[in-house]
Amino acid sequence: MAVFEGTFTQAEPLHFAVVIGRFNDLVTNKLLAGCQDCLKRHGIDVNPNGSQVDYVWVPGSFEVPLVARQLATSGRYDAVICLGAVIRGQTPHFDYVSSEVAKGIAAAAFQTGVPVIFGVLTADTMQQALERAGIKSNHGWDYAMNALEMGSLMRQLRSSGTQAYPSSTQSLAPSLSNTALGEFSTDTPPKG
Ligand code: INI
Repeated sequence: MAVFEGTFTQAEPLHFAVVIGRFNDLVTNKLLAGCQDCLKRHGIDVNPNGSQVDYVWVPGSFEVPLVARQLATSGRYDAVICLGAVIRGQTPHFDYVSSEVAKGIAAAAFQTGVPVIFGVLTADTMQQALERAGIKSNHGWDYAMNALEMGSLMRQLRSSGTQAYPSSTQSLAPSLSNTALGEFSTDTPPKG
């Protein structure tokens, strides 16, 4: 039998997509900076014109899961990092947005077999959110570490033959996969 663990010094170049919510961008821009700093210091070329990281901006956290799933389905990325900031206000909006984004991100990972990192801060106040986005620590750094570890781990699992999904969606092929989004199911992995 074997023990599998992701590393942070993957020899083969990993590819990432980062989805960022523009809502509360005072916070999400800081999360993004922490995330890029971490990836860069682990040898990833974070330049948007480079070949390793793509960035997608969406209006708010609610829109993050849809785009994350689309990106994960493409087969281009080892992991998708989702960044957002949901801050409690005087209305129930916070609860709707935070619960849907959490469920949606989990579903995107399960449905595609690609790690989708939950980097959406939920906080009671802007001050609390900023403290976690750079004033005290920067969770953007932690989310990037999670992506590096999971990207590396999934590559190891694939090369050891534990792959459950068709190679067309897992091969990190340079072109988009033809697999339709609706083809995935958590119950019945597609044939292939
Ligand atoms: N989006 C956030 O990312 N954070 C929030 O705190 C937030 N609040 O509280 O309203 C928020 N709302 C917008 C939402 O994500 C969608 O963009 C919008 O509802 C359109 O679908």
